[in-house]
Amino acid sequence: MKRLVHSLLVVVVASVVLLVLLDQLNSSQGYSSGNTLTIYNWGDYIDEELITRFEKETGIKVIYETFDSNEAMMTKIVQGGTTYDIAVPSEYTIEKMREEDLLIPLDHSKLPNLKYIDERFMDLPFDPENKYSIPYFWGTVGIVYNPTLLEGMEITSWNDLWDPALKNQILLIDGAREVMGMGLNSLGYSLNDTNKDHLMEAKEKLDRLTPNVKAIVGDEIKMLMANEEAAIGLVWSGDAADIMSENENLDYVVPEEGSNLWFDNMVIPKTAKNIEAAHQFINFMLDPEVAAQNTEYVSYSTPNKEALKYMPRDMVTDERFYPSPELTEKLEVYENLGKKNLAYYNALFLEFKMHRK
Ligand code: N2P
Repeated sequence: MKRLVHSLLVVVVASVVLLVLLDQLNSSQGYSSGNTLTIYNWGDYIDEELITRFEKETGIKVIYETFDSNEAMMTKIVQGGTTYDIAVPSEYTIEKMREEDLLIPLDHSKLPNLKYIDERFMDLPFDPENKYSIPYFWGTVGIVYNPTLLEGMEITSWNDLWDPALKNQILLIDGAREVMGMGLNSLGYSLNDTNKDHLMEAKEKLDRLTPNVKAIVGDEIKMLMANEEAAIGLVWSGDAADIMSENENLDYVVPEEGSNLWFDNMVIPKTAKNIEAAHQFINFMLDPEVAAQNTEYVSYSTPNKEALKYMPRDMVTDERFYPSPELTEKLEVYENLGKKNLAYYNALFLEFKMHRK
């Protein structure tokens, strides 16, 4: 009898271990099962406490994975083998995903909190009537800089970055559109330019920036700038806000030649297995108090009008991160340039990165 109990115990323990292992394997590969929701988001782009709260309120288990570029995210979704229920692409990628039939239309009747989104961020050209996507965060691309390391040098334009005095002082985010866009804007071209000569000219100009570039990095740019490892960073606005909350010496500017205005929206990709839970999560994130908490934590700009009321006044009145419609109108939104052109942008960016070595 004792032996039987012992064997039974062994079987039970082994099964539990197997189940735990299987569950871990599933979550690491992005597979959903049962009442789970698999979310694929940018790194450092949510207050994880809110995920726990959503799980507690709904009983839905969340599997959370991150990416660091639109291109990486889309490749993974196209490749298959994943079951992402939610992803958070930027506007030009949303258009591309629509074209390639990678998105599921949303059921607005399940998103009553959508009414809290500022009209200004609804019904934009990349997704008329928000059939496939719901605003999450928005912002600009610009320069975060540290005046205490710049000895009186003023930073107002992209072209300032080519000054030889900035040798080894610049950090760049690892984004093809962002870095190529800086090259193009600095030459007075549009950051949606597809003229091959202009693109080559921009790449060659970027090559000449190389002596000033200390590194091309991911989310660690925030830590490096806050620790004063470099004087200048090419960043997304929310990262600048986050850095500035860590180190008061720093400031942020959208360069005078122009820059990028971007929108990151939540979508339900065709890989989804739990469309119901995906709607529940989107609606949860649209709740004004939830959106306010998330915004304060992440530091990016919220499109949720009602959420602004729950946030510190100095945050929502800061024109560097909540620029007026007059200013944003002067900025350019990335267009979906088509497969061939995007491949060319990526190839040139890669060449620029190799040139540095
Ligand atoms: C957050 C990245 C934000 C991406 N780490 C801007 N599209």
